[in-house]
Amino acid sequence: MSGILQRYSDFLPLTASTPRLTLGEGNTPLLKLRRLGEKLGIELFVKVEGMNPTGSFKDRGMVLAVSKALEEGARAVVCASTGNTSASAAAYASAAGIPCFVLLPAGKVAMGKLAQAAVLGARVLSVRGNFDQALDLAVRASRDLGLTLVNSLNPYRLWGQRSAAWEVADELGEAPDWLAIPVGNAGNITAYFAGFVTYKNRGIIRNLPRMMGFQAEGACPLVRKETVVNPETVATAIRIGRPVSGKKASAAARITGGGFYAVTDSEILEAQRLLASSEGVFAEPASCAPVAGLIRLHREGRLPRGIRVAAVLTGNGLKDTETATRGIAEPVEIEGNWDSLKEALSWNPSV
Ligand code: AN7
Repeated sequence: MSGILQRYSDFLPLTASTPRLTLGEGNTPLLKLRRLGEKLGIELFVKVEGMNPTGSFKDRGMVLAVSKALEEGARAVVCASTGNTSASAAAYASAAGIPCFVLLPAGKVAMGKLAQAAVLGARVLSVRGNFDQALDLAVRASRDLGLTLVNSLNPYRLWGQRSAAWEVADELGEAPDWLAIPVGNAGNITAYFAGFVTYKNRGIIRNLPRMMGFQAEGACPLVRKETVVNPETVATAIRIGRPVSGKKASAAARITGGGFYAVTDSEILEAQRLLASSEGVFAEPASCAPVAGLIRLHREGRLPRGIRVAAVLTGNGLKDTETATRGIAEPVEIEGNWDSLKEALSWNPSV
């Protein structure tokens, strides 16, 4: 089994003594969505990051962060998280054989992610407060107690996450015209940008994509250009009001002629259902923000025709089935006999 440390060893800060952990992260599908692409008048690809071992893109950075933590003799790792980082940290800490502490905003983490952190053996602390407050506490714990912080303030996290940009470029043979991506702490958009820049500097690609970041309207500090004190959105993964990598992400958008856009919660949920029912791809709400954004830009006549867009579907839909099934029709219950089934299927052989 090999992962990104094996595949991209030439591009990562590995030494002879870095343990090569892997749970099989990376190498995720880049799907071409013909139906939705046609509707939007673009060539649309989605990078299905929900196919990673813990169901999100976080595994790309976590495998490197935890490998380096082991190399440096770490006792334990700690992180704050809206859910996916904690699931990933728990998994790689287990694989590494070291303890993991996670700080989660109470009542605001999707059930699947909570289950992952707990079952994967992390010590889960529910913080009465939001993500931004939990992160302050995690930073303090790492500084005062000597735990290794595996949030994106740890530089290895974003370094590993660059691998997603390399995969996109490797597969397309070039960068796409636009890279559309959900933004919470703004780490992933920063990592993709750095990944494309690395490839451009090495002469592997000629151009950088426009970096297009999408946030939820109730948690869009980069659109509003100010901290959001009480962020709120159904897309709990990106319920973040003070993005750690905001400055770098803004520079990435500015340099490439990209930008930040907000979409409403209902646009996010509509995009989730459209993606699932018309393309067979089930992504978590946060991941659907860029798809919702492309649909809106198209409606407003601001989506250039014929461009090639890669949208990053950052997490798996199965992580948050509660949100996904809200307002969806219940299964039709039938008796366990043939007549009931025939009636339910309205099957009439004489027609
Ligand atoms: C599915 O897990 O911040 O802009 O603590 O889970 O790099 O923060 C998750 C973020 C997008 C935003 N999509 O990425 C966490 C956490 C999904 C996510 C983001 C997250 P960044």
